[in-house]
Amino acid sequence: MSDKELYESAYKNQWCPGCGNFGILEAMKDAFGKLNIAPEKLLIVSGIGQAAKTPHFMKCNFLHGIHGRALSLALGAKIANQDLNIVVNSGDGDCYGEGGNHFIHAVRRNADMTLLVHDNRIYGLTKGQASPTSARGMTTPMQPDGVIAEPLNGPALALTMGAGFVARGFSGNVQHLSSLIQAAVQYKGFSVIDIFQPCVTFNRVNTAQWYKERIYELDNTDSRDDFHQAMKLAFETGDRIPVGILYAKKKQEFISQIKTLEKGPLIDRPYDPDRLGKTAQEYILS
Ligand SMILES: Cc1ncc(C[n+]2csc(CCOP(=O)(O)OP(=O)(O)O)c2C)c(N)n1
Ligand SMILES: [Mg+2]
Repeated sequence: MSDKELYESAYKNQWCPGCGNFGILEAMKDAFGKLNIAPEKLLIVSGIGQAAKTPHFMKCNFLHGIHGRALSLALGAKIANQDLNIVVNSGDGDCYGEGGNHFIHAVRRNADMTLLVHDNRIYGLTKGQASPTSARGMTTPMQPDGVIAEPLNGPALALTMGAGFVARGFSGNVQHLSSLIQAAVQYKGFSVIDIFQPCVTFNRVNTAQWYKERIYELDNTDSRDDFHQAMKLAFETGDRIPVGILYAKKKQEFISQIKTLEKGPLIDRPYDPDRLGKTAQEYILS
């Protein structure tokens, strides 16, 4: 069995042929295989959307949660079992729209996990409304006169909130994306990769061809701890789009600063329902 086959799931996949999600799924399996992460040591958490279905197609622990709240669920899981490798799959709508508030605070906390944003610049699951990352002027059945707001820039927002690891990927460069995922998972802290991907059905502007004409790979052997350079790269989304690690810098991690977790993961502690009941009762009565 190859390393990648370890993660093969039995569920039938109904993404459209040509969907960028396939490249992201392939890159994830490749990266986890190369990092030698056993499926039982991996937890994938997602919200709602086509992107959020990704963990169904992986054999590992997963929690398909609620819209925009994947990061909160992931933080709870990490606090309960800090030994898990946690990867969050979220769409541009799920992460930056419904979950925008959670995204900001997750970055600020810097808990050790990896966020993969499947950025197709559209609400795919609900059939093609504009998302926070849709370009100004893009027409959709819900925005027939075009989007009248500026797009949200996920990597730039993450940088301003103090993120220690920010990358941009492309679903069409699977091996390159796998190397970014490997670096993100190995980073000790919150790592985010905004992954541009085509939506073949609902985004007829940012197609695979459109990206291929613009994407170029950064040389990731350079050190990438220059904040201003990273911001410049994050805003390069026009005629040329850099993919690679935009910024990587060591920062203080969240979970390792929680005193009660110094003794080890919560799940290893004995469960005492009587004590829990008494504590709950105190709160109910007070
Ligand atoms: C609270 C709430 N609001 C709205 C919806 C409807 N809804 C489901 S998925 C989705 C958008 C998903 O878009 P995105 O996260 O970009 O994922 P994609 O399908 O494009 O991969 C919306 C608006 C919902 N399920 N729950
Ligand atoms: Mg989307």
